[in-house]
Amino acid sequence: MTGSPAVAADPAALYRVVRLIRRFEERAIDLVRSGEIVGGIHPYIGQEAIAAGVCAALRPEDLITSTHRGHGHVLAKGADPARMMAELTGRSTGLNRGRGGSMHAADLSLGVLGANGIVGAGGAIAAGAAWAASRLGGDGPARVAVSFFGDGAVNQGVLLEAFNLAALWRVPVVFVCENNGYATTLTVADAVAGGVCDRATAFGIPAVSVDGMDPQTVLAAAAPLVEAARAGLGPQFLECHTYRFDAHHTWEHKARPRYRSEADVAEGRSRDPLDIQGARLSDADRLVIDNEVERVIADAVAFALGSPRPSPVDALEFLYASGFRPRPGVS
Ligand SMILES: Cc1ncc(C[n+]2csc(CCOP(=O)(O)OP(=O)(O)O)c2C)c(N)n1
Ligand SMILES: [Mg+2]
Repeated sequence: MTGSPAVAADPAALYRVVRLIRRFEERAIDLVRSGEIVGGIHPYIGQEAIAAGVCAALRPEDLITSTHRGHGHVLAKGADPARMMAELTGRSTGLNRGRGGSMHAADLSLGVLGANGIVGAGGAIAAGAAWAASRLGGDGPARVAVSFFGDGAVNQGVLLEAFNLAALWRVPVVFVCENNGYATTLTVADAVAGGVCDRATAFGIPAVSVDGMDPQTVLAAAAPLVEAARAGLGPQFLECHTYRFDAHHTWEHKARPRYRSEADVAEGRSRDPLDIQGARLSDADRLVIDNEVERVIADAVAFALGSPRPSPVDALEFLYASGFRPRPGVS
């Protein structure tokens, strides 16, 4: 689906990923409203170009870490939408047997090391995973890890610590900041001293800033950074300017905090990654993809809602790594 050279070379494949994420998110919001998804979600609508563009630059064996707003990254790396929807609805057929939910979806078989509810935490996990992969080595090309995070993460100490060690040890990791202008309701201007890219360059990490609304622009920027990391040039940093079209969290649909004016939201939504990429396709080709995605999403929802919930009997299973035993003398 993605992570293959076919996507990189094919505007239609890139459009399909954007469309898949968009429709997945819209249906997931429906399921929050109907009570099938408990606790709400952080919709990725508007930011799809980043997941689609960056993941198109990756190989299947590459790794990603994601955020609280993680559905798009997980889908773009190739996760099965049906098992993803089952995870969100807490079903035993979900990617993580319904135990992770929206903010902890993971698929290790695809190199998806997990969405993550802790802002900034994925940076250290990605750096550690890329470092471990390079230590385990082999003769093949290095595995690259990408860490997606928001502008709110750039003031987290753990992320800056990850920058430091990744730079010192020339770890093949690409840090991708999705700057959507807000951390919950707090603007970047009110929260970030200095520039976002300056955080990276302070550690000697090359940094590039691009339009994050255009999937092809993101792909064109991400591909050389990924290959630089793979070639042993150490960590790279990509800032993508983007806009969150929907709520910070679906809770906002009811609470309606006033932190963005309607005019601001309308302006932000005026550049839609779906239309930017869709304009590169004929109407007929676009319709074929839209219809196919519609079937995939309808099947995903049917699969999820038709799946059993986890049994209380095995509620404590699959929560810890199997085989773990404390070291002798450690209780
Ligand atoms: C360490 C930590 N602090 C605070 C929170 C609460 N929190 C959840 S999302 C969020 C905002 C994150 O903003 P940003 O990183 O810009 O991502 P965005 O929501 O814009 O995608 C905050 C503060 C958290 N989850 N983790
Ligand atoms: Mg943000």
